[in-house]
Amino acid sequence: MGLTLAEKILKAHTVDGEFRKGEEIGLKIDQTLTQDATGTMAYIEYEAMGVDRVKTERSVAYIDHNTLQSGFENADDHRFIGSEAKKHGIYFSRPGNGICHQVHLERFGIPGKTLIGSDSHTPTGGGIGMIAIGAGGLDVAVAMGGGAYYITYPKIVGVKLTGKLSAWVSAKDVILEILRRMSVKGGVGKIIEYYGEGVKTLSVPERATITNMGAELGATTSVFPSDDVTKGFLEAQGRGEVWTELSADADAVYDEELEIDLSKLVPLAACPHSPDNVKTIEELAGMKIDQVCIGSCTNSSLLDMLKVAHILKGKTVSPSVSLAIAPGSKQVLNMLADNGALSTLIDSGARILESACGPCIGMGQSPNSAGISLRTFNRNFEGRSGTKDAGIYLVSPETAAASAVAGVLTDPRTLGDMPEFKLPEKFTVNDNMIVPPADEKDMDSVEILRGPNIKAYPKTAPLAEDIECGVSLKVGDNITTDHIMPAGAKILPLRSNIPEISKHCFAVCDTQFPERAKSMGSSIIVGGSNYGQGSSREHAALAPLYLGVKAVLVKSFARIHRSNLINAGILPLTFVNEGDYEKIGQGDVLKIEGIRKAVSEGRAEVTVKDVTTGDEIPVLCELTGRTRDIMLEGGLLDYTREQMRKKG
Ligand code: MIC
Ligand code: SF4
Repeated sequence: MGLTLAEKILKAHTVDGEFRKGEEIGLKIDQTLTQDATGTMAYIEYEAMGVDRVKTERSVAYIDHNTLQSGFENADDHRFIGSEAKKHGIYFSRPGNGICHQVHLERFGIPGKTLIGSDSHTPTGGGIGMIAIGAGGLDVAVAMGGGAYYITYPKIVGVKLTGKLSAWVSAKDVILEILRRMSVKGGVGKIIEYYGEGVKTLSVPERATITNMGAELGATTSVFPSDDVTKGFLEAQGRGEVWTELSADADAVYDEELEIDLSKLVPLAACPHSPDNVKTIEELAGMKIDQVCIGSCTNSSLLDMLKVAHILKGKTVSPSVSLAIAPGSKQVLNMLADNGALSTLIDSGARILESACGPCIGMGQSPNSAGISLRTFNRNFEGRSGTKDAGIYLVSPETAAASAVAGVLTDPRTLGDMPEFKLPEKFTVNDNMIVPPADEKDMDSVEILRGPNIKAYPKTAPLAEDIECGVSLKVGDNITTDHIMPAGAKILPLRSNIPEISKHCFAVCDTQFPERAKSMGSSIIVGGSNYGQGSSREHAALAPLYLGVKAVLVKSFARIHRSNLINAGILPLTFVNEGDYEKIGQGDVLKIEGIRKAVSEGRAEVTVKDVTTGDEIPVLCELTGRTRDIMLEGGLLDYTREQMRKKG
């Protein structure tokens, strides 16, 4: 039986474990990326491991998230990351150079290679045939040090694309249709692999939009074949030599299959507050809007911007709408300036933002009270925009631009004929904002520049014999990391300071939580299904760790958050019977007797006794050999240090 493309790349990189479905496998990681909001912690962790130079083929540190510098904190972090990069053999993409995923695709990604990044949208690299996975900062630190990255051999979902997109229907509509069908938890434990005749009708930026938002399915990653279209893109980036042809074997068998006829798709929108709450634009057309934001790692390519410029040409943004545009990289912005499209955007009244994440992560441009904002981004979770009662709709750049002019949600197909938008034969390449690392012989002379807001990794402790403590918080289904550890312009600058940032933990759900958890000393959180969906931020585990959370008991977890909990030494537990969720109340005292013994013996099922009600609740603590050892040690950092000590 042949292999799927994902399996071929995984197999070629498996360095630990048995290459069998459902087994845990350790992957050799060729490339890593970090961004600044997760990067400071990742480099603090890297330092704590004590490895001098990175062992990967290429590691890149980007500054793209915390670029609003309304105090010294973010600038200090940029400087710290820059000095860490210089010392340890990492390329440094300076602020202004663009969003990590866009720049990595343009300048560093290589078909067939593995990439992990401390950002959940790392799968953007799947657009050129990489296995690119989002991970916690600590996992990235370990990979930089030469350690393997572990995943459970996922199911492979084959998405067969046929036909060709109609005029004004876009890659965004493809992934929104898949989200509509599969939901935000439909991809958990799976890799989404695209194949079929329709693939070659999609350019690399379009493919990257689709793999980027595979993160919203909860998928481990998404991948496209590497074909002539990929070759053309890499050649236009002056990197044709890194291209190789990659596709699934003809007799490959997928675990699940989905078929999408591109020609049947219509413009779509994800409605508040979830990326899978999808409706057609036709259904929503005419809705009054207050704001439009175009950009983010999902839709900020040159191709996207050229379409937007075409739609805005000679028009003025509606007086009732504020339009903000953030081109994804310096390369995109430069080319827009050179070909005159930037002037078109400015002329229309668009507010041009720097090439960074910006409004996508609540770094400015929060909508007005109860405002309706159309965004070409990938997440519309409640409160993420910075305005709690805003309604965020995720749409294509075409829908966004047409609506910005009309002042109401508008179907772009009403624009009439669509010209053919083509990528250039040559992109303007100028890597002057990417700083190479110091030579190894000079690394000792590089000074690490630390600011006063940069604090150490929180204290950990080996897993206790028994756990007995109260439930500090009970939450429902689909809790996102934006609920657990909100972002935004006010909180993001605290990413390097766990004691401070933990004061905002769960602010969206319950502002009293941090104080309560702290005063309880140790506690347990109870939640519903898909707990921890969304971002890779390990702060959603480190803040609870700092606040004394010992275990999280839920119906089911999202992948990255579950491993971040394990990495932080917090026990991830799931209900055997989901109905038992109802039996536990906030404030109940729970007791898990002999938990250390159970974990060391590899027993998956343990009993949680609700001391308050007397109920005995069976729960699962599913840990493999390696994650078991990590839990027993008190987290990945302690475990890695111990492994390195043993190896001398
Ligand atoms: C996001 O889109 O939520 C972020 C901000 O990029 C996060 C990373 C972070 O919280 O720093 C992600 O997606 O992993
Ligand atoms: Fe940045 Fe938004 Fe992409 Fe996250 S999703 S990396 S915040 S642009």
